Amino acid sequence: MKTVAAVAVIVVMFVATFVRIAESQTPAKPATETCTLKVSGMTCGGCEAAVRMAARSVDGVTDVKASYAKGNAEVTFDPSKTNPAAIAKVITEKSGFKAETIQPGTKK
Ligand SMILES: [Cu+2]
Repeated sequence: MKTVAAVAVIVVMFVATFVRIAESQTPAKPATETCTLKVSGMTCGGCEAAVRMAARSVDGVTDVKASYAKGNAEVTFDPSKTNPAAIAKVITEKSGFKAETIQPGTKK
C-alpha cells in the first residue's frame, strides 16, 4: 500500500508540474506599438471617422484615435503585421486625407 501511495504522490506532482508548464506557455497578449501620424485636411468628426475606418482596415491595427483638432491620428498596431508607413499609405488612399509618418524624435 505504501508503494501505491508513493506512486499517487508522484503522479500528483507530475500533473501539477505539467499544468504549470502549460500555463507558462500560454501566449501572452501580442505586443503592440503606438505611432502618431500627421493627417492633413480633417475638419470634423466625420473626417475623423473616415480616417479611423481607413486605418482599421489595415491588418494588424488594433486601435485608432483620430483628431481633426490636432490634425493627427494615434494608431496602435502589431509591429509583426504592419508599420506606420504602410498604415499612413492606406489612410491616404482610402480616406482621401493625406497621412504622413512623423519622424521619431520629432516633437509636434
Ligand atoms: Cu469632416
